[in-house]
Amino acid sequence: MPYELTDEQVMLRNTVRRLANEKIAPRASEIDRTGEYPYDILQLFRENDLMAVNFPPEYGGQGAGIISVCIIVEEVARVDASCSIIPANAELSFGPLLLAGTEEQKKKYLPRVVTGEIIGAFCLTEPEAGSDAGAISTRAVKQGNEWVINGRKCFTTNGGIADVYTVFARSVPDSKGIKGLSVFMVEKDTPGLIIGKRENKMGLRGSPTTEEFFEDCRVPLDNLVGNEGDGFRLAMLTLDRTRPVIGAQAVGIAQGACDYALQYAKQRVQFGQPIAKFQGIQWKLAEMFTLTEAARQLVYRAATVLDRLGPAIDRFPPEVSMLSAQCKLFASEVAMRVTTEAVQVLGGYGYMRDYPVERMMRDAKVTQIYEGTSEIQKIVIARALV
Ligand code: COS
Repeated sequence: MPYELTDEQVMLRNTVRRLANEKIAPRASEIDRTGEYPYDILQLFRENDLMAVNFPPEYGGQGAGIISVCIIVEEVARVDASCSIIPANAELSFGPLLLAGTEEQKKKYLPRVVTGEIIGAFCLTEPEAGSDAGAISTRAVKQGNEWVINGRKCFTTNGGIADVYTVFARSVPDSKGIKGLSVFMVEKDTPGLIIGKRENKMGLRGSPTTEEFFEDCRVPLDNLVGNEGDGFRLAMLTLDRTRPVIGAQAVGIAQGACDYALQYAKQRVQFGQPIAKFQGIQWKLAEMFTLTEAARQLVYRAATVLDRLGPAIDRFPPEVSMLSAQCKLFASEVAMRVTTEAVQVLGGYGYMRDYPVERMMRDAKVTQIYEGTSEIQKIVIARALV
C-alpha cells in the first residue's frame, strides 16, 4: 500500500515547517543547554491546534490520522527533537483511553487534550520492567469504592509536568507476567503520587523524564480503563500505533542532519574548494539522503496502514505490528547513522556544541531505545515472521 500526501496533508506539513523554522529552530540550542521545558513552544502547538490532531471529531479533534501526527512530529524533529515530543505524546499517553475508555472517560479527558489544556504521561516502565513489560510489580488493590496503587515507575516522559498519568499496575491478586495488568488514570494532584528525581539525559534534554512513586495512591473505581487484566494488550496495541510516530521523529532528526551537513559541505572550503566537491563527501551525503528517504517511506506506509484499520480493533494482524516495528527499527537506526555521519562531515566543528549536529546525534540515540528498543522491534518482527 503506497502512501501519498493529500493536499491537506501537504498544507499541514508546510504550516508546521514554517512554524518550526521561524519559532522553534531559534530556541533549539537554548532548550538543549538549559534543559528547561519549553512552555512557549507548548503554547505555540496549542494555538495552532497541533496537540492531538488524530483524536476523533466527537472529542474536538480532527481525526486526521496517525499520518498527520507523523507529519507534525517529523517537521518539528527536523529542528528540535525535544519539542517534537509535545505533539507526539497524546497518542501514547491517552492511547489506552482512546482504545478502551468509556464514553464518560473520553468526554472527561480527550477534549482537553485536544486543546492542550492537559497533557499526559504514559507510565509503563519500572526499574525491573523495561523491555519485559509483563514484569510490572506496581499493584492496584480494590478497597471500597477506590483502587489503591502502590509501586514505582521510571523513565516517564512528561513526568512532573503532566496533568494525567496513565498507569499500568497489577490488579489481579496473585497474577504473574502479562496477565493481571490493568490501566488506571491518575490525576497529578492525587495524594500518594510523588514525582521523583528528574533524569539527567544524554539527549532530548528539553523533554523531562522522571520517576514516580505511588504510595497508597487512591483513585476512584471509575479510573480503571478497559477491563481488568487488559493492561498488557492495551499497552501493546498502543505501542503498535505509536511506533511510527517515533519513526517520524527519527526521520525528522535525520533530515535535519542531512540538510545541515549539505549546506555546510557547500560552504566549507578545504584544499581550495568546497568539500561538497569531493567524492568522499558526496558519497556520504548521497547515502544519508537515501537512507532518510527510505525510512520516511516505511514510516508513512506504516501510518497509512494503521489509519486504514483505525483504533477500534482488538489486535492488529501480525503483519501490521511487524510493519510498525520495522519502521521504528529502521528509522531509528538510520537517524543514528545519519547524525553520526553529519558530525563527521562537519569534522571538528561537528563535535562542538556551537553546531546543531552533535545535539541531533545525542537526540537520535533514544529513538533506538524508547517505545521498545531496536532489539525488541526485531523480536516483534521475527515473531510475526515465524
Ligand atoms: N497487540 C495486542 N496484544 C498483544 C500484542 C499486540 N501487538 N502483542 C502481544 N499481545 C498480547 C496477546 O494477548 C499475547 O498473547 P497471545 O500471543 O497468546 O495472543 C500476549 O500479549 C503475550 O504476548 P507475548 O507472548 O508476545 O508477550 P511477551 O511477554 O513475550 O512480550 C514483547 C512481548 C517483548 C514484544 C513486549 O513485552 C514488548 O513490546 N516489550 C517492550 C515494551 C516497550 O516498548 N517498552 C518501552 C516502554 S514504553 S516508552
